Amino acid sequence: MKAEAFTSCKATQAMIEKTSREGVTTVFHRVREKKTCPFGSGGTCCRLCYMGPCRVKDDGQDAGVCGATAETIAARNFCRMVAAGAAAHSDHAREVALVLLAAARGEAPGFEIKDEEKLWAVAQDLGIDPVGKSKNQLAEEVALKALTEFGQQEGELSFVRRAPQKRQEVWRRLGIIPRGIDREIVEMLHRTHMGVDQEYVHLMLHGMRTALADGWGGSMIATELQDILFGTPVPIRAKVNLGVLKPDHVNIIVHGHEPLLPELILLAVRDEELLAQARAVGAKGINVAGICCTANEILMRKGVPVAGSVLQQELAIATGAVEAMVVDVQCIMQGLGQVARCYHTELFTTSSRARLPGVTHLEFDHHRGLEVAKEIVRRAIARFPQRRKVEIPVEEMDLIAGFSHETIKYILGGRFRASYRPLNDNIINGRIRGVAAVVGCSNPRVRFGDLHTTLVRELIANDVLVLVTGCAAINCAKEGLLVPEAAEMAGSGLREVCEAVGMPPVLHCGSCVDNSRLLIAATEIVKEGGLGEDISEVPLCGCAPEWMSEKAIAIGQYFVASGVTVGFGVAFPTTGSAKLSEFVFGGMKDYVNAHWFYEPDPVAMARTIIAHIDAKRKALGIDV
Ligand code: SF4
Ligand code: MSK
Repeated sequence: MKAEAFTSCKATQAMIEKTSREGVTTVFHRVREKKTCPFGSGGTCCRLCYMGPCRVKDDGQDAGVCGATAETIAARNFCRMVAAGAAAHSDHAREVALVLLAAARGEAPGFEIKDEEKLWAVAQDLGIDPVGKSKNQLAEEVALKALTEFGQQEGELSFVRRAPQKRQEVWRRLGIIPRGIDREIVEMLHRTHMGVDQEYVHLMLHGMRTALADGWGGSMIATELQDILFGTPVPIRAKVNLGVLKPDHVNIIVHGHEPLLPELILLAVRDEELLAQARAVGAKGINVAGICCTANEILMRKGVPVAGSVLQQELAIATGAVEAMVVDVQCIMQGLGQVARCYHTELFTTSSRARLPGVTHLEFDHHRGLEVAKEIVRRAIARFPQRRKVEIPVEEMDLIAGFSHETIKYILGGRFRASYRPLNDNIINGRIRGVAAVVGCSNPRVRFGDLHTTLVRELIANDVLVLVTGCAAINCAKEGLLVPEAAEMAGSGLREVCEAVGMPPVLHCGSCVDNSRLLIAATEIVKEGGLGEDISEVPLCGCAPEWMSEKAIAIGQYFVASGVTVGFGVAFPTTGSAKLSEFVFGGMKDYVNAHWFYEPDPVAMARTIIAHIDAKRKALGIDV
């Protein structure tokens, strides 16, 4: 199998070749065997009841057994993706809120309140008066209030009030302000059950409400409470790619999305007794590295190295140098279990919500989290002598991460007048043409990582400041785009700004739930003034060129509903219906002044983003 066909990442190529030689099957091998179904891919395969399943042609005549048309079926499927994505982000948030509550009550050893400033700010935005309260008292109130946002039945989610006034008015007019996180998700599932809501625009409006319950609800709660517990990120230098694994250390990989247990593993690997045990088996130390968004979380706050993005999870084990891989929730491939059995790696599932067949389950319980963390480290050490053939790719790259929206403020505005004013001024004077958010997964059906990097190179060359999250951030980092020196690849205006403040032209803003930071950054730009009164007026665009997960659809939908036009690559789940596609690619604009677009070619996507940004500049009268 030609590994170059899948990616230009040399480390990935080396491991695809190694697994092929060793007869180990990975995502790259499986994807060749699986053809996509055009009905499923375009959104018009319905299996919501057993009068079907029905695959429906978009010819104006065909319908499912119940009479459902292509646009109804595609809209229902799309909205179910939004609901699942919102559920994933929000269930993550719920877990974090429960840990914050336990930490505040002194019932979660190893966890404490790290960022009091953030605690105060979040308390106020949740309508809690922080004055005169102890840190733990306030944290308890914040956690309890955050938890009520899930089950709230009426009213509005608290963080919605953070959005620009004009945007809130758009939502109120449409009746799509989320009432409670769980309520909107449940209603979405109800409405898409057989025989309920069958008008595609009506469905898509509730899809927006559900997505907003994620972006301005679940995801934002996860980000904010994690900042309170672990600290708000500030710029930090680290390393990325499979080369971060160490041949002479016990290697532990943390993978998934929730940083809770990984933070405790980072504590456990500093334990002198465990370090002595590692030395006793011949290792020089214990190395922790991350994959996917768990990686992004502990990278942003602790500078922990990143072994890779979603498509490198099996390949990391195939190095033969990983003693333990610890997974929690989301983006964990079942294939990992099979790959781990081919090497000496012990794979641990740790969430009560996720198990893999044939894999060790050691449940993370925050009341005894540190004990669980130590047990994992102990077992990893025990595996070290069982290593067979180790082959770690040499590729690793420096990166700077940690660009929370607070940091962007400081870095551009300086400590004494931290504000978005300099960013707004640089957009207005044209040094920065606009801002693009490049987010989301990787997908083996397209060249892994190459779409991200091709697109981002094109954007920065045209003076577009790029904000990255998720696996897109990891892939860009691997190609050296997240260091200040990358400014050399930027257009003259963006380069000047980056060199003046010493920042990269591509800013790592965090994990998937941290896309909520981008909503706040966009809001800050609006509130700073000079670039319109609503997010939809800012020269700003979002995209996910290599997406694959339902969470990506939820994120895209909340960006669009918040006024940011969003482009997706790979394939798009509405293309089986012309009517629904016309709506998402155009009609949505009449409702929220933003829309989706589909563009599989990264250079063409960059051109579309730049044209969109230029149109916004023109509308603002700043097309210098
Ligand atoms: Fe077919 Fe209608 Fe049942 Fe869907 S809900 S499977 S279109 S009969
Ligand atoms: S991890 S959702 S593959 S970005 Fe957040 Fe990466 Fe996509 Fe998972």
